[in-house]
Amino acid sequence: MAQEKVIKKDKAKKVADPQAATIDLASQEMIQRAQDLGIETAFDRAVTMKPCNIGTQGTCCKNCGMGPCRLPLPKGGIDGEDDRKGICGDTANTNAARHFIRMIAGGAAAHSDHGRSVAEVFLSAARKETDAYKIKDTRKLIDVAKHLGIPTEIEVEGKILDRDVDEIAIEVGEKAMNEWGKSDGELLFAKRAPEERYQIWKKMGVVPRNIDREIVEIMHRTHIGVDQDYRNLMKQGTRAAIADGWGGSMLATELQDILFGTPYPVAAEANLGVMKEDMVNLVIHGHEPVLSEMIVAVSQTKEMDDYAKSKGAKGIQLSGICCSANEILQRHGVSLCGTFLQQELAIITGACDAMVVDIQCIMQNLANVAKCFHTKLITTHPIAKMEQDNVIHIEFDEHHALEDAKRIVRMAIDNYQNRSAEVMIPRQKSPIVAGFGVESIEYHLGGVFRGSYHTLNDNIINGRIRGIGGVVGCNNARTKHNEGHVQIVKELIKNDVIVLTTGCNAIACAMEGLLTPETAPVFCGPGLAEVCETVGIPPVLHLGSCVDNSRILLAASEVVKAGGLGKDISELPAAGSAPEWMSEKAISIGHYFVASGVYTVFGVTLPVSGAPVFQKYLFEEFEKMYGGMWDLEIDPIKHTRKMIAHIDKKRKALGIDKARERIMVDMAARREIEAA
Ligand code: XCC
Ligand code: SF4
Repeated sequence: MAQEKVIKKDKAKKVADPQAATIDLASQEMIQRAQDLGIETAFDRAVTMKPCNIGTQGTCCKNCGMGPCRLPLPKGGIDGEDDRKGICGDTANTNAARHFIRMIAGGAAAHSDHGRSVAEVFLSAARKETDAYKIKDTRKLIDVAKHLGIPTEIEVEGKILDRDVDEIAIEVGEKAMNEWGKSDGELLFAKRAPEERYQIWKKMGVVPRNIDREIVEIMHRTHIGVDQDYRNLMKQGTRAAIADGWGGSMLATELQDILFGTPYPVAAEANLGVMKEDMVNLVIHGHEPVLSEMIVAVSQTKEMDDYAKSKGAKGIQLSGICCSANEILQRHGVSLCGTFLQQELAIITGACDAMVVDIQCIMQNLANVAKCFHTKLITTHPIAKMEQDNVIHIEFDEHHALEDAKRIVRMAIDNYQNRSAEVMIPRQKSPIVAGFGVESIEYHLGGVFRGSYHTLNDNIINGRIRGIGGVVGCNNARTKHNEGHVQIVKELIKNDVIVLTTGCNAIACAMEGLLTPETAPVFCGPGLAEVCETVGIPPVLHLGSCVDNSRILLAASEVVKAGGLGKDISELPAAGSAPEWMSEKAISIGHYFVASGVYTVFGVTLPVSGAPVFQKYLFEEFEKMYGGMWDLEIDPIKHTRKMIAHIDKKRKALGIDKARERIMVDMAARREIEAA
C-alpha cells in the first residue's frame, strides 16, 4: 500500500510547461530537452514546490530556538488591533522588519565581500606582489584617489608635480581596504552623493561608519531581544544599504575599473546560441571578475588556441552567465550565454565542456545536471564549494592566478573529446552593444573634449527624454523568465524613458535585442528615438554587473551636478525597478536606491505584506524622510505606469512638464509635414 502510494506520487510528478516558464525560445527548447532526458531543472522545481505562505508575507521569525514564530495575516485582514505576537512578544512589524534588514545584511555582505576581495588583489597588484595584475586605468586611479582624500600632486622645491602613480596606487589600495573596518570617521564615498543627499543622511543619522560594522550591527540588532522598533530597525537597514551602494559595491566597481579597465562600448552577442558545436565551450559563471579576467587572457593566447586545435576543436569559445558574464562582456566583449535561470540549460546543451564558477547565484543543482553530461564543473573560491563528488575544486589565488587559469582552460580543452550525449545548441542569439558606464555616457553624449552630462540634461529638460529608468535585478523561477524584464523595458522606452540596466535584466534585454542602436527607431517613443539616433547609442544602456549599480548612483549624481534638474537625486525624473528579483542582494540594492532618493518598484513579491504597518512605512513614510520609497507591482504594465507617473510627478515639480508637451506637439507636427 505504502509502496503504491510512492509510485503514484512519482508518476504524478509535475514538470514545468516550457512555454509558460519562459518567453525565450532557446530556453524553452532546453527545458523541453531536459525533461525528455529526465533531468530536473529549477523550472520544474518551481512548479512542484509551493512557496511558504507565511514566509512570503515576511512574517516568520526563526531568530531564536523558541521559534519559528509565524504571524500570518488573518484571511480577512486585521480587524481592530493587531495582536499577533511571537513568543518573545515581537509584533508583525518587528518580525518583518528584522527579516527585511537581515536580507539587506546578506546582500550588502555579498557585494561588499566581493569588493573586499577585489581590494585585496588591487593592493597586491599595487605592491607588485603579483605579475598577473597591473593597474590599467591610471586616469581613473587619479580620480578615485581624490575621492579617497589621497593627494595626487606633490610640491617639490616650490613646483607642483604629479605624484608617482605606483605610490598613489598603494595608498588607494590601503585607504580602500580601510573602508571595511576603520575605527572612526565615516564612509568616504558618501560625499560623492549630491550635497543635499549627504545632508539628508547626516540628519537621519545613517551615514555609514564603515562597511563591515553596519552589517554586523544588523545581525546584533535582529538577535532576540535587541531592537524591537521597526523604524529603528529600518534606520540600521538604511545605513547598511548605503554602505553597500556607496561603499562595498562602489569600491568593487571603481577598483575593478582601475585594475581591469573602465568599460567602453563593445559589440558581442547574447543567449545560448553563442555556444559553438565545433569549439571548446568554457562557460564562466558567478560574480567576481578577478579570476575570469585571467581566464579571458589565457584563453586568448596562441598556446591555448593551438592546444584546443590539437584536440580537434576549432578554438575556444568563452561565454558567461550572471554577473561574471557582465563583467567580462563590459571589458572584453565576451558574449553572454544567459541569465541566472539559464545556468542549468547551458549544460543541457551537451556542449559545455567546462563551467567555472566563483561566488553568488550559482545553483547547487548544477552539479546534478553536470553529472548527466561530460561537463566539468569547477568551483574556484574558498568560500563557495559544493558537496557533490563530481565537482572539482581548483582554489584560485591571485599569487598564481595565471597558472590557475591555465589549469582550468586546459581542463576544458581536454574535456572536449569526451562529449557523449548528442549536442543540441539552440540557434537563438542576438547582437548587442554593451560596455556603458559613467564615463562612456559622458563621452557619447558630449564628446571627449566637451564630455559632460549637459546634453543628457538638456534633452530631459526639453522633453525628448521623459526620464531615466534604472531597471535591474535577477530572474525568479516563480515568474515567467524574462517576461517582466522585457515588457517593462519596452514600455519604458516606448514612453521616451531611457533605461540604464545591469545584472540579469541587462542579459534579458540583450537576449531580446534591445541593446543595439537599431532598436531606437523600432521600439522608442519619438523623442528618445531622436536622441539615440543622433548620438548613436542604444535606448537601453548596459552598465554592467550588480555591483555596478553603483554606476547608476554616480550617473544620477552627475546628472544632478550638470544642473537644471534640481539639487538632489530625489528631484530627478527617474525611477528604479527590479521586475524579477530574487536575491538578498536585490533587496540591498533596492534599499540603497530608495535611501538615495529613488522611487523603486519591485515585481513578483516582497516579504512585507504580512505586516501592513511596516509595509506602509516602506511604501509611504520613507518618501517623507528620504524622497525615495518602495513599491510592489506584479503586473508589468501597471509596474511601468507607476514608474512613469512618478517621473511625470518629478517633471511637474521641476516645472519642465510643459516643455515635453511642446516637444511632443512639435514632433507630431513635424511627422505630419514629413508624411504630407
Ligand atoms: Fe544573481 Fe548578479 Fe540577481 Fe542575476 S541579477 S540573479 S543577483 S546574477 Ni545580480
Ligand atoms: Fe519567536 Fe521572538 Fe524567537 Fe523570533 S525571536 S523566534 S519571534 S521568540
